[in-house]
Amino acid sequence: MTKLAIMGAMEEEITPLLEYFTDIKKIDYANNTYYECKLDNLDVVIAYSKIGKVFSTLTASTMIQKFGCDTLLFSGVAGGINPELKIGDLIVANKLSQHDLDITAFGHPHGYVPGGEVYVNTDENLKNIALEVAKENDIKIIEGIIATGDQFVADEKRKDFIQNTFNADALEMEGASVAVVCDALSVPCLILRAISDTADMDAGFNFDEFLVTSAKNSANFLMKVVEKL
Ligand code: OS5
Repeated sequence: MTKLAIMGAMEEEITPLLEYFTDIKKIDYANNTYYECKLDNLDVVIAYSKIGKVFSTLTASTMIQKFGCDTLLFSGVAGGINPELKIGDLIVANKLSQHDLDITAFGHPHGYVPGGEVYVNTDENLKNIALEVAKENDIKIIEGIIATGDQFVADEKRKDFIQNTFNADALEMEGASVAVVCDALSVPCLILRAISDTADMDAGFNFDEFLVTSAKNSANFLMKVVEKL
């Protein structure tokens, strides 16, 4: 039987997910809280990692290696790069990269370190389920590249660099690290985000205004995907 990990980075990203569940068991582990619950016959573990690549790596690894999750779904918000992505719109990642990983001084491309790859892929099957769910429910979703880094981007120059270097459609702070963990441990993963801001000089204001509604958009859509698993 599938044991599903559902994670976000911030509390606001998992609050709307927890509302779908009753009978939630809280487990404290490694400076974080994990919520064990059931949905029909599905065992589910939910957690928010805290912000950034290190915390999200720890949480994804814990959900897989300690809790035994065999599928991982991420729900949250992102800064939009692709002009087609408006605040509230959904993006599902086909691949992700780390925009702040930089050993270019040694002649390597941005996002590359020996033994790794510039891009990490997500699971094709889960991504296709998300695209089908969007089609069936007439919900706009874009499939694209997400760039991850330990930086809240609120600057056109940095945004342009990320767009031009990685061909990214959106950016955030956790997706690529989660996808790297899942890839290494052969756990299929889905990275879903709804746009909260467009990573420009207004990003801080927009993020504060739209975090809760965009996180809900992502969570509600993710639960429609879960119904199909
Ligand atoms: O998890 C981080 C990445 N998320 C996606 C995202 C994003 N990433 C990078 N650049 C952008 N333009 C992005 N837009 C959306 C969202 C999240 C961003 S960091 C948010 C920090 C918010 C915050 N920090 N402190 N507080 C709120 C108040 C506070 C203080 C004490 C305790 C709790 C909260």
